[in-house]
Amino acid sequence: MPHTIPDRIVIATHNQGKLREFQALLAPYGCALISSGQMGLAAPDETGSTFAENAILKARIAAQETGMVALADDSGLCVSALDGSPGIYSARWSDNGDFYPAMERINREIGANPDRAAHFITVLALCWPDGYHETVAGRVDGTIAPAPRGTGGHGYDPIFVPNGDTRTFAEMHDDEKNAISHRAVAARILVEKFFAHRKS
Ligand code: ITT
Repeated sequence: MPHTIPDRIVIATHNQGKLREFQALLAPYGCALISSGQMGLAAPDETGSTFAENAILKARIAAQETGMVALADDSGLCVSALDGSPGIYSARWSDNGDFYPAMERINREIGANPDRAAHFITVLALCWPDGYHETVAGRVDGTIAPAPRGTGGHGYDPIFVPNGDTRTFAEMHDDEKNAISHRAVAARILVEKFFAHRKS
């Protein structure tokens, strides 16, 4: 089986924010994206102990269940003062998808610690129906704002201020976040390796 990108791939995510970002990041490459949520697939248990393991697990299951090439993203916010937490547990720190309690918890646990450094990380896994997979990673460094600000983006965006800016991701226009985010960095590598020849 050739490991190329067909005209339609499945994005193995149930996260609407990620889906929106992938649609913007991959739009110029003439490849239709359908999400596993839209296809009625259940979200698998994320039993891996690293971002890469969970990304591969999500992509592999979606590729097996659909017979399509599948792209999955496992990502999270790693806070230095919290020894890298919430990390792979970022989604699980939310209260049923409400991230305000998780953002409050991060600020409470940082407390008076002057180290407010943090980074977002993502590992993208691309998996073909025969089980062959590739991974790429992206990272963006920044600091944690003392309180949430802004209404854009998703997840932890209201408390993340990327280095070189004073605004949180949630205070930026989608295009501005999509130019510098961890997902954008990883998507650029993925595009160069697999999608660039498709540019319409
Ligand atoms: P899928 O597994 O279905 O893709 P999920 O939300 O469960 O969706 P993850 O397991 O990868 O995804 O958890 C990542 C969490 O990290 C996500 O729910 C957000 O809370 C956070 N996160 C990742 N990327 C983010 C971003 O760009 N902005 C804000 N928060 C982000």
